[in-house]
Amino acid sequence: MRINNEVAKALKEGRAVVALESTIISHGMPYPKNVQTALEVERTIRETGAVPATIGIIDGEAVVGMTPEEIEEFGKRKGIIKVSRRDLPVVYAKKLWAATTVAATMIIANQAGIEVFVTGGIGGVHRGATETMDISADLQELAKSNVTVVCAGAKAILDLPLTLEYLETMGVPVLGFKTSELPAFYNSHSGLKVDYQVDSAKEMAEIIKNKRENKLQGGILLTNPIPTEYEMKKEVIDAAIEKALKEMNKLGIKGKECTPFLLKTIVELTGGDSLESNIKLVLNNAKVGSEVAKEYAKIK
Ligand code: PSU
Ligand code: MN
Repeated sequence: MRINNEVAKALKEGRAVVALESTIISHGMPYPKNVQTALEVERTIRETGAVPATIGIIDGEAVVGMTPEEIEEFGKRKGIIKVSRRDLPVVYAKKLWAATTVAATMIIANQAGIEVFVTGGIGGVHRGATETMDISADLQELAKSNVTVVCAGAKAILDLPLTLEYLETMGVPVLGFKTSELPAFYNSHSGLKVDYQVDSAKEMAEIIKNKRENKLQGGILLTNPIPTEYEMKKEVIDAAIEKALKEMNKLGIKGKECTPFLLKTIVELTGGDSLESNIKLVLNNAKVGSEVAKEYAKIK
């Protein structure tokens, strides 16, 4: 594992570090907005006073704190593999370039000693999972790795009620930042409740600390609603999701190609509007996540 100097120093001094994933760069957004967003997220985290650590795998080495040049390369390069837990030993051995999903990023962050991780959305239980059994490995990982994941809820490309049931079974606390409702990514309303509302970064830091002190293995999901001014109209986004899902089934797309295909198709169907919302919500999560990391660094 290669941890960059700035990150290594911050970790050693017990300062706030925030992990970031690379699948959102290589498979979640189109170039060049993917790279611009990744760099802006890092800037936002620095402005809040924490140190960003974008995680990816380069020539089979896990990199914690990619350089801007490496982020650029992840945004452009063809053939970067999207990796989750099962893929890690293989891409390490084969010395490949690989983009880490939420699950793989959590594993590497945990190994590096980073406890707060910011992203857009997590994987979940897909619609139709009772037939397909398509359940993201992100959910199991949340039960294993000691990392708090800040996201904007889960997209309606997923089955949100089943995703919440699964997380309950796995013992993962699902919290809402200043809300009692589970946000639905492009939109702040899902009609579903989170387990608990958290009212400040300080309170969140206390929850993480209590989880660690009581040796309760695994992560925490902190969901943070997209700011209302950047929300998408429910009818518009729901229609795009329905259409994208139909297209996916028609083309017979399966497995790990599903999420990237759906994201890309929804961007096309909304004329790029969903991408703008996606960017805004990630930046908003970066702010909250770095505040949480800062508060946690004070008390841990
Ligand atoms: N949700 C998003 N953007 C993303 C992803 C999810 O809004 O880029 C990515 C994350 O890396 C997540 C992964 O971990 O997709 C989940 O993929 P799967 O459903 O194949 O587990
Ligand atoms: Mn899947």
